Amino acid sequence: MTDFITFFEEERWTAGVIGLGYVGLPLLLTAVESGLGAVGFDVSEDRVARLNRAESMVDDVSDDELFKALEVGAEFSTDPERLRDADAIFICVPSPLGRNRQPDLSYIEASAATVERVARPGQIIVLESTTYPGTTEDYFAPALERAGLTIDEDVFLAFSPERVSPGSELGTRSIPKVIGGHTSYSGDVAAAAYGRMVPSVHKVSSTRAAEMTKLLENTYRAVNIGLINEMAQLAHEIDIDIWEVIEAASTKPFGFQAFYPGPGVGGHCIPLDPQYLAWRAREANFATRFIDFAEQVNSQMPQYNVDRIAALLNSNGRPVFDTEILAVGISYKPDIADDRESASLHVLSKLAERGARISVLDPYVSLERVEQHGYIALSRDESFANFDLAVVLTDHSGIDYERIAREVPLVYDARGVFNRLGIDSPNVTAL
Ligand code: SAJ
Repeated sequence: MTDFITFFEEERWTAGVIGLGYVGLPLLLTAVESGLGAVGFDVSEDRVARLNRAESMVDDVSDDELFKALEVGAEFSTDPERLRDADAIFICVPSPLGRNRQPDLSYIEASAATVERVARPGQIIVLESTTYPGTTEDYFAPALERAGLTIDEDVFLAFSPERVSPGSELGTRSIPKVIGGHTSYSGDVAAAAYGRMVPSVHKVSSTRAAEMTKLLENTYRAVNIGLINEMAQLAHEIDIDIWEVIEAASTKPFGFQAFYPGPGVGGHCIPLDPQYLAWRAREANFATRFIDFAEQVNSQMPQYNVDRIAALLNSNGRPVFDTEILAVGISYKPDIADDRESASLHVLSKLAERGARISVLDPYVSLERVEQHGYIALSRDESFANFDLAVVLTDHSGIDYERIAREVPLVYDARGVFNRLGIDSPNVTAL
């Protein structure tokens, strides 16, 4: 009987990754950096071609990292058969929401079909995509059985939530990994494999517990963001500066984690992940009131900010219509280029519908991308003098906020950046 745990702990095995996006590509490169072999599979011909030319499409992965990985033999392919060479297959495909915010498992289903086609004895199969508790056992255990493979004898099945934080300094190699096996032994073998790539592994009792762990992590964020968004609205009604209060509460060294109000909740994690849990709860006739209410609060924040901006203009004798607006930041969070599901874009589209003319300053998003959204693209050194209003929607670093406060007569700050930077200007009104 092969000692699989020793094999994955000590030998140079090959990691296979299905899905070469912002989760899969960093994981593949982590395997390379850990001295392991690596083969990446993606259905996108364009993505694979660019990877083989060492062109990264992921913010946190440089072309140079790709070039070095190719030099030591990493491979990228659209041929799923190449995954037969992998000793462990990590599945990092999207798990978006489909119509009426139901889970869209089409990518997970497709990857289960790929696994059924290419899995062979000796492999670990790990799902990393965020999904509802039960997905791994519902889709991958049957796929392996249909392939004639017996879990724990031929193959090992686990779930391990991805913990990639776009734009953060923390790389995959520095973040502990939670792992839940389809069986305890599968969990041990998967933990041995991950132990070669991450600083520590935390094993839970099942794939369902691991799937639920990820959903708890991000539901915690969504609910607390919803709480602070509601607190911000209350604070405004009773003439209190919420940013001052958050700063003060943050001096408590225990029992408080700061969250911040904003234009709404963007990205592909926080708005979506809790909905996977809510969907699974409904299947069990359980009402997830906190998730549902946080979603209500967070999803109305773009409109709340538009109302506050309109009130600010009106109190200075201006309508939204025909107003020249300088919008700072359209990506969904600071210091990254990703504008998917960005609340900033929801705010701007509502202002544009009311007749405002919008120019965007976002050093992280290409000028072409800004123009694709239908806005005028500004570069950093252009004059701000002819704008009636500036709105800070994403508080990127490297923006000259002092110049904005000096040159633009009205500034609406949805991110509390002027408070945080200690820029005190009568032109600035914060959310
Ligand atoms: N947001 C607020 N107020 C806050 C925090 C966030 O309005 O206090 C908004 C952000 O502007 C953004 C959205 O919520 O539009 C999501 O922000 P996020 O900081 O949660 O960033 P994400 O979506 O990139 O979340 C990812 C998650 N990582 C994984 O799921 C593996 C999350 O668990 C991480 O905590 C987060 O990165 C991170 O901390 O960077």
